[in-house]
Amino acid sequence: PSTIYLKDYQAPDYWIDTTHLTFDLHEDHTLVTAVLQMRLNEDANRGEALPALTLHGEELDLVSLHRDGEELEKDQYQLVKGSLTLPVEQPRFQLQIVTRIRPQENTSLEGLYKSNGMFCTQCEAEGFRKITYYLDRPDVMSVFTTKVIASQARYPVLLANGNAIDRGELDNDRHYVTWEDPFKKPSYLFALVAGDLEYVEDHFTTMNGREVTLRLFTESHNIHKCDHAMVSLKKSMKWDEEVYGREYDLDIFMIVAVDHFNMGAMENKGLNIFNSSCVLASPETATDATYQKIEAIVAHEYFHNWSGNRVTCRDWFQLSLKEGFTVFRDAEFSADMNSRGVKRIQDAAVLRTAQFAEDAGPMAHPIRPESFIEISNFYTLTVYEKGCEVVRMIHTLLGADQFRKGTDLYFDRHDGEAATCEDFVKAMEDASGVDLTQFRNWYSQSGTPVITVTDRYEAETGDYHLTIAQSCPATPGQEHKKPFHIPLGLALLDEQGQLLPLNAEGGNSEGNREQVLSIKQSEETFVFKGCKSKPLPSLLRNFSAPVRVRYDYSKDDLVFLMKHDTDSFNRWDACQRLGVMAIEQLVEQFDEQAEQAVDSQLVDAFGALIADPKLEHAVKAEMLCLPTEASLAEQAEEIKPLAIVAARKKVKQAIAETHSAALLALYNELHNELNHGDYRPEASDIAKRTLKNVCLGYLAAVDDAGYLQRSAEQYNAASSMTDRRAALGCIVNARHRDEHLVEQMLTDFYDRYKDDANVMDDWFAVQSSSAELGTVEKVKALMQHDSFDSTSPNKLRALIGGFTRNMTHFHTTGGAGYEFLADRVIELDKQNPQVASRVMMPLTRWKKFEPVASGLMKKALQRIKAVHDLSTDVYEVVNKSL
Ligand code: HT7
Ligand code: ZN
Repeated sequence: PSTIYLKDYQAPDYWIDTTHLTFDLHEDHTLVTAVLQMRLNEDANRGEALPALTLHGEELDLVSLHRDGEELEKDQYQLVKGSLTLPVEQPRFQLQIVTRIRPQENTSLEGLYKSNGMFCTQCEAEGFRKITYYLDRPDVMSVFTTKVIASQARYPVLLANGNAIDRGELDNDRHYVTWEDPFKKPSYLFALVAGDLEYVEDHFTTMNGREVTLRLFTESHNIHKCDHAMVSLKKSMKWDEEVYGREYDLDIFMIVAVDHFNMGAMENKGLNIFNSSCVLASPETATDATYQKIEAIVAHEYFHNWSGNRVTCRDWFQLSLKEGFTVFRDAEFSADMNSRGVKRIQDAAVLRTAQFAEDAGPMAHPIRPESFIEISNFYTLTVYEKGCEVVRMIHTLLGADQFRKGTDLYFDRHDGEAATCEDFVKAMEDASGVDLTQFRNWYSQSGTPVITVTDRYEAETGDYHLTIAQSCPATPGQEHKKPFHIPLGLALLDEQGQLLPLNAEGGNSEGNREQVLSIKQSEETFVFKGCKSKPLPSLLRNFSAPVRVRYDYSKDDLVFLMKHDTDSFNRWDACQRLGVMAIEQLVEQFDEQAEQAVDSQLVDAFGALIADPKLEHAVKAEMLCLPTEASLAEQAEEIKPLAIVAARKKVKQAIAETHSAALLALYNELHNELNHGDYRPEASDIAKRTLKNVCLGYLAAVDDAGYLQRSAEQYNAASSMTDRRAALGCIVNARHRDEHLVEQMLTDFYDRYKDDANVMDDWFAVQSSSAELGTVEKVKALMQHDSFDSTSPNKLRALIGGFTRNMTHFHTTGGAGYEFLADRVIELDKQNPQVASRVMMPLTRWKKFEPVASGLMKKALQRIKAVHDLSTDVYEVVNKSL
């Protein structure tokens, strides 16, 4: 496999002005006729001779090829693996290409494939080339017309992008619908669906008074689960008008739910295709977290209509242009719809746990990568989540008004074009006048910057000196880094916990009490005047940049910040830091036999937290959650899985036992408050349920069967999946498990939901991720279960992904967990390379583990590497990580 470099980008030799597609769908094959109106790209070709045309194409049978009405014989073109090359005689010409494909055999879920009997497509990033020969690259934008022909009985619903312009019946029970999309688009936004589907319909009137029809299609048994997504869609459409001035542009917007899908959802123009797990919800089958996920993903895909579709990416190195920006847009939308503080905490937690790990691992890359072998491997947390943080920093540095001027300029300048990250930054600079020269390092440099803060207080002058140094560890291919331009949110707390006015040296005397410092040097010192005593700094407020902050906080400082800081993120962060300190202390002294004392300061601080009557429920729930095993692993110098699991468990237990009465009281209070009404996925109710279930989780850690009984009661009486699922988790993972109760509950859960594919995913995950249940033998047995579907990425992610997150059994079974994963990767690579490459990611972190685990992980990777004919997906990951 070859490496593709950003520096080698060249504009295409030809454009495709119009694309007419006809799909003749049959059970054993599909015939695709593509009629392409081609035009020479004169900017790229001013010479005499017309360059040959090379089209992408994979796994296609070429049936016929015509150029300007004349059939080309086999010796007139070249067909090699992955491409078709033909000579060109005129600067404008028409091609007619007929290919035969086999969607029913397509297990990669790229291109045209079948899910539960329906046809659907996934073309991003390079799936369109599995449909027909084409210039399958995002800078080639064309106007598409699509005619879909199929059996009327089997596929009554025929969909493609745009507006339906024709439909009719044909002989032999066949019918057709023709769709026209007036907007130019790259092939990756093409979509087609054919199936026996039902739909719910609604309408939206745009800011300019246009009526848009909204339809959500599902298989009939799921039709009652569409309401939440529809409400979310309408909220998103309104929000994008109000916050960005962006209006929807077609007469119809459609969403289709499919069970077999490699990712969450896809923003195809006018025809979004969703993984059913990211769109379908009912109170009985979806948790609060799923409701919130659906709201965010529906918004994300809808927002792509402007940030991605109207303005697309020039090449795949620019992926973060659409993804980072759109994640920022959806995060702000979710913050407006729910608790802003909690959304920020949750996003920061994901970034710090999983993206920081990616940045510290063998696949580290800048948000705009410089090279890749397989683009599917670059749909990463770095491109998406760190990309979002980079856009957020621009927002912070410019302020909301200038940022909006910047996005207006960006959309105006590049509407209908394929743009670059540089175009985005330039629009921001031009609109605001803010110089982002140094800021651009965020696009080109990988790795997580470290900010080291030291301070000094001069009692005589009242001056407080804050010195901020930045550095960034080396990452593959990038030994030395230039300093970043970092917005650092700051406040100073006095001894009473009040925020001090920030009277910076040389600044005005009545400073603000919160400030964003613009850090640009390797080291710089800020002096704040008029401090009566040494202040306590509140650093990186609102997680203002994707960096690690090192400051020598004492435990007292952290307890103080937990109580007094006005910034939700920092209050939570203080809790996390205290938790990490307490757990790491136990990890260091880890000894399975010895009794170890848990830090009493932490236990007391958590007691105060539980009792705090003023704290927002949702923030309290987040603060009460100890650092996850994954985040502890990310922060460890060397990962010792067993010690982490044991230490964290011990700390949780100590908090639970010391405060069981308060936890039970809080649990009962919230439980009673919630018991009055029907389930509502509203932020205030979600906050109460979350906090209540955090309390239940602690109670399950107490050595008292009575509390386990409380979980069982909640499980049996639950009127929502949130409560039932939380209780099931408590029972399965309780400290002193009641084997009989566990079996009874898992069987009950299965019996209730066995017909619901999405809930069954969770049934598999709860078992494979359980420290108590999820042994490698159990996981192997579950793979043979009737409800397991090895062709479903959701099932694979639930069972195998759940197991690889299971620190106890994945890492501590003498390598059996790693060998099991290697076997699955080798097997899956033949079937679905994208999923294979994703599930193997945990192995790539082998260098960070303690020696025995590390060696065994490496061995498993070497076995994968030795396999012949690996896909480009797995090949790239395995080779970069060894
Ligand atoms: N833009 C979409 C990306 C996507 C995708 C990429 C590779 C393989 C399968 C895929 N399905 C969807 C999703 C999004 O970010 O909105
Ligand atoms: Zn996206």
